[in-house]
Amino acid sequence: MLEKVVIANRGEIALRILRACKELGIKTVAVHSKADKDLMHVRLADEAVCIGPNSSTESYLNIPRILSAAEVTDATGIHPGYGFLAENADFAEMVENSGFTFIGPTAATIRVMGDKVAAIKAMQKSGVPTVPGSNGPLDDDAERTMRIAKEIGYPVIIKASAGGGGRGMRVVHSEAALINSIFVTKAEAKGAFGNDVVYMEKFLENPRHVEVQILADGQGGAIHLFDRDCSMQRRHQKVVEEAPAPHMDEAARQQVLKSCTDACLEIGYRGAGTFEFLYEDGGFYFIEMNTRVQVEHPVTEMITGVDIIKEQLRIASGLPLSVKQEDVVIEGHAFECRINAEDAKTFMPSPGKVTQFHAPGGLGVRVDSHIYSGYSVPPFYDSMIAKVITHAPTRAEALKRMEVALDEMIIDGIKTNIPLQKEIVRDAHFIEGGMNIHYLEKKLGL
Ligand code: MV4
Repeated sequence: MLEKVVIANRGEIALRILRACKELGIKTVAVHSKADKDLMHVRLADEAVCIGPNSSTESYLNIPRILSAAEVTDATGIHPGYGFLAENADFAEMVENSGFTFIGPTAATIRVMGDKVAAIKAMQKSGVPTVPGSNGPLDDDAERTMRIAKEIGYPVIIKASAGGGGRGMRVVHSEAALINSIFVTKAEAKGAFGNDVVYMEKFLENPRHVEVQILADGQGGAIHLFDRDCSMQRRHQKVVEEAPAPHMDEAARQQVLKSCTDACLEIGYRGAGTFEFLYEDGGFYFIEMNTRVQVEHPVTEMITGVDIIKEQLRIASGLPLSVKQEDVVIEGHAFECRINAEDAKTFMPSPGKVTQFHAPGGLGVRVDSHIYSGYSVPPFYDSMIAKVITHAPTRAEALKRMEVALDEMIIDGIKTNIPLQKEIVRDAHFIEGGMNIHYLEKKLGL
C-alpha cells in the first residue's frame, strides 16, 4: 500500500481523500494555498505545506510547487481529486517521472481521453455506442463536410476535439450556416485550447445525461458500478445527481454497462473513470470519458457500498480490485444535492464567514463537506461547499429523505442555494424522474 499521499486539492474532496487514506493507514500531506490554511483537511492531515498565494494558478495548478511538496515530505503518491490538475496528462507524466505514483490513469490514457476525436475512436473500436457523426476531424473540404452533415441530418453540433464539458461547441441548424459555424468554432478552439481540430455529431435535442462509473486495476480487472443521472444542470454545472438512473430501457442499459467494462479492458484502463452518455429514446450515445473521480461519486458509493476513493488508492498501490462484478448489486436509490455558496436566485457567488453550520443527519443521510461554524468561504475557488447525499430503499423514499435533510440543514452568514434545492426536490416532474438536460434551465426561465 502507498505510504504517504499528497492531496493535491482542496475543500470537500480533499477531506474525502484524507478520510480514505486514514482508513487505509496511509499518511497524508495537505498542500494548500495561503487562503486555505484553515481548511478542515489541513488541520487533520499528518503534514501540511503551504504551496502558494490565493490564486489557483499559483497554488493548486502550480506543478513544480506540488512536486516540491511531495519531495520535501517524502511522499510516495499524489491524489489529484477532481478539477485543477486531475485530467492534465503532462502533470501525471511529471508526477511519474519524478518518481511518485499518480493516483489515476496513465498519462497516455489521460491524453487519449482529452482528445475527444481519439476517445470516440477508441470507444467505437470497443463496441461502445457513439453519436452518429464525422468519426474524425473535419477538414478544409467544404463539399465533404456538407455531405457528412446531410447524411447525419440537421441539426448537427460542431465540437472542439480539445474541448469537453460544454466548452467549444456550436449547434448548426442548416447547411447555410454550416461552413461559417465551423470556421468560428475552429477559431475559438484555437484561442481557448491552442488546437483547432473540430468534429461533427448529430445534435440530440432532448437527451438525458447518464454516466457509467467504472473501476479498473490495469491487471485484467474491470468492473462497472452502474449508472447515474446528472441531467439536472444549469450552464454545465450539475445541481442534483442520482443513482441509479431512473426509467431506463433495461436491455440497452445492460448492454452499455457491459460495453464500458469491455472498453476498459481493451484500452488497458487503470483507475476510476466515468463514461458520459447522452440517453435519448432508449438509446445510449457516448460523448466523453472522464479520467478522474467525480463530484457525484457518492451516489454510486451509496447504492453499491463500494468506496471509490479507497479503490483508487488500492489500484495505485498495485493491488487488484477488491470487488468482483457479480458481487456489485444495486441496493436502493441515492440522491446528491450540491450546496453552493451562491444566491439561490441570481447564482452570484456569496463567499464569507459561515457563522453557524448544522449538518443534517440520521439514517441514510451523508454530508460531504469541509465547512464548519466560523469557517470563511474564500472568493477564489469553486463555490461548492457541501454535498448532501441521501440513500433509501426506493427512489421516492430517498427523495423524501432529501427533503427532510435540506429542511434541517443550517448554513448562516452566507447565501446558499439550499432554497433552490428545496424547490427542486418538491418539483412534480423531478419527483416523477427522467427529465432531460434542459429541464432545470427551462424551469428557472433561462
Ligand atoms: C451534445 C449535446 C447534444 N448532442 N452532443 C455538453 C457538455 C459536453 N460534455 C457535451 N454536451 C452536449 N453534447 C450532441 N451530439 C448536448 C450537450 C449538452 C449537455 C450535455 C450533458 C449535460 C448538459 C448539457 C447541456 C447542454 C448541452
